[in-house]
Amino acid sequence: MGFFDKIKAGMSKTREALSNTLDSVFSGFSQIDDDFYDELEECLILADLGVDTAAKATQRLRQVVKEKHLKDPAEAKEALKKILVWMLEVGDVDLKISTKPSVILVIGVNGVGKTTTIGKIATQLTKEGKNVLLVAGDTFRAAAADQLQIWAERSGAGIVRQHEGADPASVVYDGIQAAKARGVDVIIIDTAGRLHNKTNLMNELNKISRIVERELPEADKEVLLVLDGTTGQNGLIQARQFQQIAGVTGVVLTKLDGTAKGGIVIAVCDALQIPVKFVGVGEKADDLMPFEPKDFVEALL
Ligand SMILES: Nc1nc2c(ncn2[C@@H]2O[C@H](COP(=O)(O)OP(=O)(O)O)[C@@H](O)[C@H]2O)c(=O)[nH]1
Ligand SMILES: [Mg+2]
Repeated sequence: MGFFDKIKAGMSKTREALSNTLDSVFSGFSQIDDDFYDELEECLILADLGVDTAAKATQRLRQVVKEKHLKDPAEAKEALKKILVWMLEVGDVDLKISTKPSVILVIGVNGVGKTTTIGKIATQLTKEGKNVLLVAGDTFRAAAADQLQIWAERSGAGIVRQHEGADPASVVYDGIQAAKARGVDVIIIDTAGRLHNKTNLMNELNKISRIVERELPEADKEVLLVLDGTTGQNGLIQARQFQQIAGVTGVVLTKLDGTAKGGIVIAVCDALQIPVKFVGVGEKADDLMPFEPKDFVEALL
């Protein structure tokens, strides 16, 4: 299955919800008037674009319709697609990992899918022939490192871990030394996400970043924020907090297979101006899709 079919299948719930309601707007109106725009905006909010982003998309559509003298709601649909693609294109969607080694730091609250996403990314990178090292920076629970170890074995990546309760920054330091010694291409760092203790988390992430910066000043670095797509607008609040704590370079939206509110992807890009780099559409190793704004919108509408 290519990206297009896979994202269609993975996001079938959002697709059904959106296409039913949107089709009723685009085919239910014979002309483009205020009622049409109101219905459309309502639809977009229901798909979890959020009030602000839905209003922005609708407003922009009004402009385009006016400028291009569109009369037919079907033409407006094509225009809306272009607007959504434009809203999704807020930065480079490819991972910037060309130095040897490069570092991917993965952050986000508990349960959003960080460790699983790391396993999936490791699988893709090892398939491309890259030498990948996972670093078990979530030392809060022993089970976290065990879970990461399983993904390391599955994907063929190496792993560096310490005992439960160890200082995450020290695990990261060990990981970087191991990576240098072993000629690793990409280091992926797992972290604990206890956002209820924000100061603590901030200190922890700062410390990790400082170690990485000190030991690998020239390396390409990605900071991927993982958000659970099923938590909807709540994810946006988390994202804003993490944005303040760490310089997020990309977002991974997980569990889009389990929600009809996949429009959150558009809200995240628009509200945060950070590119979504991957979307998770299942629990298996190959259920992570590199994000493609055009295909995404085509698959949805
Ligand atoms: N359906 C679905 N489940 C996912 C996805 N990503 C992660 N999960 C599940 O979410 C749960 C929490 O994931 P985990 O990686 O442990 O989250 P972490 O606490 O952020 O490391 C696990 O049961 C995963 O299998 C996804 O894209 N789709
Ligand atoms: Mg985890």
